[in-house]
Amino acid sequence: MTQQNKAGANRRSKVGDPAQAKQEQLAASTTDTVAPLTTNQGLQIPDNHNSLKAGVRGPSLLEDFILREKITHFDHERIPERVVHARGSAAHGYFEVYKSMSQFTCASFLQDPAVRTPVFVRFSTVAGSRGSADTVRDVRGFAVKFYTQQGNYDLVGNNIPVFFIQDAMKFPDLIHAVKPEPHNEMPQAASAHDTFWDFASLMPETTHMLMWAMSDRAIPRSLRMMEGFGVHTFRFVNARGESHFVKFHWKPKLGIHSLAWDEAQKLAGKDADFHRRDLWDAIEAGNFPEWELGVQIVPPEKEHAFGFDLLDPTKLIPEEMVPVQRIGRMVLNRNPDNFFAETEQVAFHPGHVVPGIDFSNDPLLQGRLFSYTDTQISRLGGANFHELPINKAVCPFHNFQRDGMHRQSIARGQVAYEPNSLGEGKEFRVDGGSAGFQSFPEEIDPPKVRRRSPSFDDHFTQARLFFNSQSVPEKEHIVAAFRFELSKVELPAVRQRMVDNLAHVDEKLARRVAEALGINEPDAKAAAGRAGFRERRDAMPIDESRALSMAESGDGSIKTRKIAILMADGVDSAALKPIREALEQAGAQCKVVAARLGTVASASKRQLEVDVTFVNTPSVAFDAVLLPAGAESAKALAANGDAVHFVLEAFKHCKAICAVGEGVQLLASLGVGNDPKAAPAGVVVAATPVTNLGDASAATQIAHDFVAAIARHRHWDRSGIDAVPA
Ligand code: HDE
Repeated sequence: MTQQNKAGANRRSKVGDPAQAKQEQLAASTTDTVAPLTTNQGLQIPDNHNSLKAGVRGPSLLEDFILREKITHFDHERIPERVVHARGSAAHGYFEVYKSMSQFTCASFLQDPAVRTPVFVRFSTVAGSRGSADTVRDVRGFAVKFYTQQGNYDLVGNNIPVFFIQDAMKFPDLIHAVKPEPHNEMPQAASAHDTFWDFASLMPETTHMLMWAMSDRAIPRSLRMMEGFGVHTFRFVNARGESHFVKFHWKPKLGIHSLAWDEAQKLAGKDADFHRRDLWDAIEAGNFPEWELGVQIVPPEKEHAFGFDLLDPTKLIPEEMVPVQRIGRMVLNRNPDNFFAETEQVAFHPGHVVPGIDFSNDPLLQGRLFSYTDTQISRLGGANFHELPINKAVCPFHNFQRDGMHRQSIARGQVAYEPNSLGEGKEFRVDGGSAGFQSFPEEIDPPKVRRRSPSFDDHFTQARLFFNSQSVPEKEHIVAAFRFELSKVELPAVRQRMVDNLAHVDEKLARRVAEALGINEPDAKAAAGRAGFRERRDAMPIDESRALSMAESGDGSIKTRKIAILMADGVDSAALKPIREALEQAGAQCKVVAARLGTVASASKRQLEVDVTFVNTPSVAFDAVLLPAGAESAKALAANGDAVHFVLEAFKHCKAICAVGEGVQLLASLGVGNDPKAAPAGVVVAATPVTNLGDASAATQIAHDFVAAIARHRHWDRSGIDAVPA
């Protein structure tokens, strides 16, 4: 087998069973096939444990170039982290368009459904450092690099369709306010502190995005279960040079789902890599995450028809006003080979466009067009970062740019300028014609001004639209999030200013938030009159937009959902088997959770393998809990504080719970689901006598009900959770 084939075989078998792949890999690596360890100059290293010394107990010798090279390289392993979006996780995949979009754009990757365009996608949090936790409350970056035949196209978006500010001039202020405070570098990866809310409360244009950031959108269950948005209005340009405005969307196949806030906070400690691991594991297991690319297309004559400005990045176009057309799909099917070389060194840029896609005059987008190359030059050590393998275009590229730090390519010949008569000049011709990138020739002849357009003035109508569009539990979560964040603000005046602003969104929301904060009733008038408080109550023709809520989202499947089966010795394995099989058939991943690793002996003396323990993988790592039958097992679980906490916590976090036989008594002893006729939302109880559970139809019914409960993700409307001590 060639090296390449071997690598391919490993990757394929890895998808099936990672442990087996590892075995195969080890078996394949005999000393004959493994390359010798060398220095960077290719010199074989005789001993990788001992430095060169003057005698076995003597001092090390400066002459030891092998040690010097190893340590010098190590000393320089770190590069600066991204100034924002430092923590990220990425994957390779492909994009394919459903049908030609030539009516609107000449972008080559949007023409032919037979063409698969490779992509590399990096998801990120914004505020935290590289090593911060995944599940913090934050916006998520959603950056896609399409390696098209016309050059790389980067759609550098977020999981929230609007932004905090309207003009790039305020970006450094926003980021300085949200990052850890400069005097003591606290808090890490959190917006719940004085400087963020001080800034936010003084900048009413942040209000719409604050509503999203305080919603459950900012604590996704999985990177695979969040939407993506291009945020700004862009332009599509077709081969005839006609332009339409366009907004980009990514719609996840698995729906949009989130964590509970308490769960997110606990996960930050229990598994700081929760999202990274979830993405990695799904791809390794062959459960490839998928999104559809959606576009909202607006003809030029409708530019001013919406009551808000399409160039204002704090506004979205409700889907009821312009439907989202799904034009293609993206599948992520390969994990990176090397985190640093790919996820860390990838360099995105909203200015990397291809013919057929162009910019609008959104002043936030315009500022971004400068920032990204600039930041890469310092982060990636010079102007040649486009030559790094992960950033390199797949189509040929050549020009007269030369040299610079870390230049890889060797340009031949005498000539590095144009026009010239010394070189052949053939290769680097400049086509003035249609082949090159053509900017849309928008007519512009204005005076220079440093001013905001009055059409950007209304900061509350869409914030209100968002709030009105949420389900009752979603609204409750927003109230709780504002309370939490503002309760961490030490200065009461900042808390007050913020709730005064919120009164412009919704009186009741503001009052509910204020109640918990030891401040005065919100006073909308206190803020009125300040810049940015012009209201346009007539601005939106609709009051609610279903697409803004996460409720009822998803394809109804339970694929990749994680189910904890809690057990101890004496579990009824016969009754469990058909339920477990039904869950696995539906695509869920079941794990046996017990007090210790090893095996559990069932009531019929079968040994069942334990996957994880209550302590090493707590309830927050699961989507649902199954309490099987078996008197001894249920008794042992009831006597184990970790197991009891596991169940109560899952209940408090509104997860689906299924209890069977004696598992029902266990649940009832914890004060949950005492009345089988009125089980709390998402709790499936089957008190059926154990003997009957071998009966396929009873088991099928329980499994069916449990699957339906899991498919609803979380039962946010579950009552009585506040009293649960977990
Ligand atoms: Fe970024 N942003 N940004 N941003 N952004 C960066 O570029 C910037 C904005 C977004 O996974 C930086 O390479 C300015 C909006 C993502 O590598 C930097 C402004 C949106 C990523 C930068 C914005 C984004 C970045 C830092 C306001 C959603 C991570 C490192 C004018 C549409 C990409 C880097 C990755 C990264 C600047 C606003 C998305 C400093 C100046 C709006 C997803 O260049």
